[in-house]
Amino acid sequence: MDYLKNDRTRAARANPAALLPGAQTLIVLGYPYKYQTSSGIRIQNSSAPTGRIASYALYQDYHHYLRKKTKLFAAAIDQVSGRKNRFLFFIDSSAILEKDTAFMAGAGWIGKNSLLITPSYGSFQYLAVLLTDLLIEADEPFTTDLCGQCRRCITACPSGCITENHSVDANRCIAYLTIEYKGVIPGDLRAVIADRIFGCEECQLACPHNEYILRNLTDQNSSLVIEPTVDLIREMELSVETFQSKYGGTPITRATFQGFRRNLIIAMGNSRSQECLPILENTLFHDPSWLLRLHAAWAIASIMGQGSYQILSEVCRLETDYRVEAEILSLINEQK
Ligand code: B12
Ligand code: SF4
Ligand code: SF4
Repeated sequence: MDYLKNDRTRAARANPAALLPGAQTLIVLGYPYKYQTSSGIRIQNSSAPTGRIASYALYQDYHHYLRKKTKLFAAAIDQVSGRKNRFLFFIDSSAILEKDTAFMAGAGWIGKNSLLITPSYGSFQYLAVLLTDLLIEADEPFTTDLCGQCRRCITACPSGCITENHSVDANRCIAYLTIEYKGVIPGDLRAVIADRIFGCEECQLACPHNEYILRNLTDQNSSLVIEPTVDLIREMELSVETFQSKYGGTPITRATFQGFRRNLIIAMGNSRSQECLPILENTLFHDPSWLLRLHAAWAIASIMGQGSYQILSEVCRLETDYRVEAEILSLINEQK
């Protein structure tokens, strides 16, 4: 996420008008999505260990379809204003801080979970921002912090990464670790990730302001393109090509093929399921990626406990990468 702090981004954030000559107004659009229950659900007729995907990623990639909708909205503004306006669109990837812009536009408040919450739709919504040279009278910022004394999200957060100032420590957030971060997941956070293979939404599920939307919202525009619960072993068997054909055009590809497999391996370790051992052993002994071998060693140790001593000692003699070797030695030491 380095792009958020480079000089170009900072300059544009300080002065959005530099991005669009003559810019006068920022307009924020919220687009609600439906939460899909996946927690604890097993795939029908299967005892296979499963992983779950956060609801926001189960639909067509919102970056694409929100862009289309935002363009339609801009065309409507042209029509109503009777002039051809200039627009720039921001959806998730720009200098503009979308939550803060929405707050300043009076759409809602920033919850303790750091997300934008609106009174009617809660926080299960994507945001899009338009910058335009049309001058529109500004709305007032949202003045009330409707979190009050509530701390449910802080208590519910599995990694304890919600800080006391309406912000999150992204380095520990499961959404960051499973989507954006491509390296070795710190040892103390692997178990915390549990079966979450892409994203996390515990801090939204816990929020009382989402109760209405959890019960009532039916979103006809966004039908599911991905199942919320997947079979870990079958997913691990996907080739790079079948991964692309299954997940191309969805947010999942943001994790990359390798990052997604790393997440599957961690979920396998957390499942404690013996069924995962053959594919994990194959990864540990044969996968060309040191990152995957490292996590596979951990997952095998999680499932087998002290029973993994022999296999870890054997692979340690063959391992050529110092990072994997160090992980294996530390796992072996833990068992002594
Ligand atoms: C980087 C990023 C992440 C990072 C860091 C998250 C974070 N909280 O900053 C990671 C990868 C962890 C992440 C995770 C998720 N993200 Co994200 N992410 C972004 C992104 C690209 C930038 C956010 C950013 O710049 N943060 C920087 C820090 C400094 O901001 P901050 O911690 O929020 O702090 C600011 C405010 O909280 C405010 N503030 C602090 N204290 C207080 C107190 C009060 C009273 C007030 C009013 C304000 C306030 O001031 C701070 C400085 O500006 C935005 C898109 C965008 N361009 O804006 C999407 C965005 C925030 N993400 C989004 C989503 C959906 C998610 C996930 C739910 C996805 C998932 N299910 O896994 C999780 C939620 C995790 C969480 N609790 O935040 C949506 C949120 C929609 C909403 N309703 O708010 C956005 C807007 C994308 C979009 N276009 O829809 N995300
Ligand atoms: S997304 Fe998950 S890990 Fe991140 S702040 Fe919310 S509950 Fe915590
Ligand atoms: S769970 Fe409570 S504290 Fe957290 S964002 Fe929702 S209302 Fe605010």
